[in-house]
Amino acid sequence: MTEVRPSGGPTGLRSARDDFGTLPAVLGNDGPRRPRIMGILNVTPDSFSDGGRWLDADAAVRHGLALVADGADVVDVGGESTRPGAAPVPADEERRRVVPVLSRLARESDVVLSVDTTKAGVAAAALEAGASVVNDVSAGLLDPDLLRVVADAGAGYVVMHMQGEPRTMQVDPRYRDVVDEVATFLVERLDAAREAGVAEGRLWADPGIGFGKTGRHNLELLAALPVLAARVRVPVLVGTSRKSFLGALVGRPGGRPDERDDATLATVAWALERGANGVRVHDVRSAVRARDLLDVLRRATPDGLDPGRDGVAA
Ligand code: PMM
Repeated sequence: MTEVRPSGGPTGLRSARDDFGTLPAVLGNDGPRRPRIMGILNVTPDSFSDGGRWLDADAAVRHGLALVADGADVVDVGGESTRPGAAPVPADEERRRVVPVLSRLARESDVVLSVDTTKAGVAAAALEAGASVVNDVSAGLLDPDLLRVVADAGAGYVVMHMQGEPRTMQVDPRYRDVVDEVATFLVERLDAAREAGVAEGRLWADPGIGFGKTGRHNLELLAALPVLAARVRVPVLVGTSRKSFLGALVGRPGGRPDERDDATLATVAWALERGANGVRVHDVRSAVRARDLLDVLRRATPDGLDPGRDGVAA
């Protein structure tokens, strides 16, 4: 596997993390010691936070490259909004949005590219254009061909939990035990991906914060990240970025999504400290800083920095 050195980043903390060694260039579950920061690039007119901002391919590529400069390990390109209430987008339109952006980002940077899609045809075109990971909020349940496309390409695969579908998922979501149900679902869908031929070293799992969940469900899942990680036994990705439950929690319900970056950062630190292997965020620079600072804090002892101790949460 190709290896790249972690970039220095803007934090001044480079020396503290250099001895983490090399970083595999593909989002694989090779036991990464350094959690991955996945930057969000939505090429849609209607995503809840950045909808309409990067619909033009030039603007999208510029923003993708800015995420790379901020230290993103992965850039996740999506052409269909999954915000609550969103209507599905035809495959042709979704392909037309993501493929040119992915090909140009693949040409202009070395970053790992992922495509946020539930459709086999879009995934195939995106992998052809330079993506190496498929981020699937439907866990392979919306398109029966998707898992085969991922398996044939040897791509990485993120299996996410969602209750219902985006159009209706926030209408009274209910669980008997949200942590147990999400974990059971993820284990089943990871097995389905393995059966379809997706390589063990390419699988990730994501509890799907905000996808058919109340604020309380989201909090219970965040509190239970170590339990979830132990159940799924693949690296865990967490996406809280700018989601509306954060506005409610900090006393600003209904506020603008980009006013939730401070609350997002608190959840990023929380998730990373509880063993999340990756976070999916809009504000990459802050997440990179938080991750790097956590590395240093975990090595800190009353006698100074312990170079022999790694920064991985227990
Ligand atoms: N959230 C959104 C879209 N895709 N994918 C994963 N794996 N996890 C998430 O939490 C997730 C996702 C919705 O957020 P956006 O509209 O800002 O992309």
